[in-house]
Amino acid sequence: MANSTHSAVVRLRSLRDLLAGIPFPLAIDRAERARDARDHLVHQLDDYVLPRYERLDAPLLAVVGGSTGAGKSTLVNSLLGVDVAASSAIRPTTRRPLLLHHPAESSWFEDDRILPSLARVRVAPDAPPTPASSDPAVHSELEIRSTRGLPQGLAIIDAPDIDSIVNENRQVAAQLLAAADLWLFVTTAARYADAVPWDLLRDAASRNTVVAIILDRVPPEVVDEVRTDLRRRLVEAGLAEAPLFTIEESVLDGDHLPEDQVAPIRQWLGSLAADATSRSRVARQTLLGAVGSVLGNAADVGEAAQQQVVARDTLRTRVVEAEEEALRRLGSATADGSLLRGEVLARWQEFVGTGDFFRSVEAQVGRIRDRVSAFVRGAPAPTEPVEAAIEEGLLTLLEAETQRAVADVDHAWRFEGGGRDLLAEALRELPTEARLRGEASRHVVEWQDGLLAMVREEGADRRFTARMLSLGVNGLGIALMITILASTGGVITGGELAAAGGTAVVGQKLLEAVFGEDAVRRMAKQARARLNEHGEQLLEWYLTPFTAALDGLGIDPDVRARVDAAIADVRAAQAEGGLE
Ligand SMILES: Nc1nc2c(ncn2[C@@H]2O[C@H](COP(=O)(O)OP(=O)(O)OP(=O)(O)O)[C@@H](O)[C@H]2O)c(=O)[nH]1
Ligand SMILES: [Mg+2]
Repeated sequence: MANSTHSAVVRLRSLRDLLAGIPFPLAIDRAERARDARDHLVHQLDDYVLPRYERLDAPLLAVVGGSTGAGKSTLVNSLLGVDVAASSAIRPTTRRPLLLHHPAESSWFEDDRILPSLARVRVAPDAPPTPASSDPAVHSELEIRSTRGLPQGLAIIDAPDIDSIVNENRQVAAQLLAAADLWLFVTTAARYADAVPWDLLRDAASRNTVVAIILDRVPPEVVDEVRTDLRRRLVEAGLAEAPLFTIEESVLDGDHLPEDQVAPIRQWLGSLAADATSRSRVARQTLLGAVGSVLGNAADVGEAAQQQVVARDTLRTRVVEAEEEALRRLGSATADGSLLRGEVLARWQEFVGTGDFFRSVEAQVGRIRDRVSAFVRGAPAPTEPVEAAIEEGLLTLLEAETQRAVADVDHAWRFEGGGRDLLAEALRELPTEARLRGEASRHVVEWQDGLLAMVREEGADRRFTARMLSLGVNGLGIALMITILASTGGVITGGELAAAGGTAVVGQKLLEAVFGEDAVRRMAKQARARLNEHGEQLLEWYLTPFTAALDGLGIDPDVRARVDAAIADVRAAQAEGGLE
């Protein structure tokens, strides 16, 4: 084997492995067809292209194909002169393909060099034909028998019917035809116009597969007429060169066709197999066409695989969008004062008191420092009720928005290509509500603790009077929380939130009195950013089952480029002088 041939085989094998490993997990438009096409390609490479490329000197393999009842098995028996294939009036009869070879050549077919997916069932040369069986196992088997009825250099497969009512028959027939060096295509005077055979024949023609047509069971009086019509159709299908053999309808002699009818076919086959040059001419012609078609179809498979990438990316975008929307809603709900109603407001007002002091704080901002000092003269009020109310408010908000994000993904995936199955999988993995609550609570507490730490740190940098700080880090901390929840930038503006804003502004003034305006702005900004981070982390955690489901698909984003590169590699090796 020449080096270039060797490298073409190696590269074809890489292409084969690449194709075999492509998943089509998302049920989008072309997925099923693409998967079938891929499986067919991998079969074709394993069954035929690779072994033939490696051994151009192996015996030729002719596959006898056609519709059920066309007389394929009868033809095989008649060519060999012995009964090896079951033929009967039962439709379809042949289900397990039967490979026949010369006794000296069994080693070529015994192992899984060709058709490795079919289990070998060896039958004695003189055994009677294996009766038709409806056991489903026979479709994954290959019956093998040696026979002296064949010359060396030629093996024949009697195949199941191509347009069978039995699915597996059709599949096996297609697989076998794709693995043949040569087709013996059997049709009848009654059925030669059927659609399925012509689809296959046109396909074979486009690949330049070597094909012979056997027109069986032709009433003698219409031979010329039917031959002319069939010839015309063959020319149209691109098979002008295909030899056409006619077998006239006759009463069978012991189930065999009359010798004068089959002799020309036997002779033609014999001439193809007679010498290595002729054999390799046939093998090369079909092989080259097959490689060309494999490369073309591989590109289509690569393209279909890329659509999986696109579909997956779209599904991921839907998750990101839901997360962003939830964050946006969280952002506005924690800045528009809506959290400062009900419980939080009541507890805050309790904390700061609603009496004269705060009215005067609002009125006399200039003297705030003194006022604050006065305020904190007594024992500071307990901060826990406010903290708890804020915690509860934030917790409820986080839970609600997180769940709404899931509902958004749910809705989007239901209508997005391939999303439905994945959705069910992701929803099964979703944490329970109790876990969500626990996790959300952890984030809120962490955020609150972070704020207190911030206040403490800020306080440590400055010289404050002991009394000022006696308001307590906690008191200042909740003042900061209230300020943030009432405003976007640490600056409270009035509007319809007069009640909340009015009392919230007290917190802000307190902070400003202690830390100064700039520091308050800075702290508020940072605290808001942290709240956003916590929200983001919580959302990402809760939405993990969706992203994990996408990651678990095993879709390679560069699949098309990889397939195209592998195809180009094969072409390059061919151009270097492999098989051209
Ligand atoms: N009279 C006559 N009968 C034929 C001829 N060829 C086949 N038959 C009969 O037609 C029936 C079907 O033939 P088979 O050889 O089993 O057909 P097949 O193409 O192998 O069919 P499947 O195995 O079902 O795909 C059998 O009963 C044969 O005896 C023929 O030229 N003349
Ligand atoms: Mg048959």
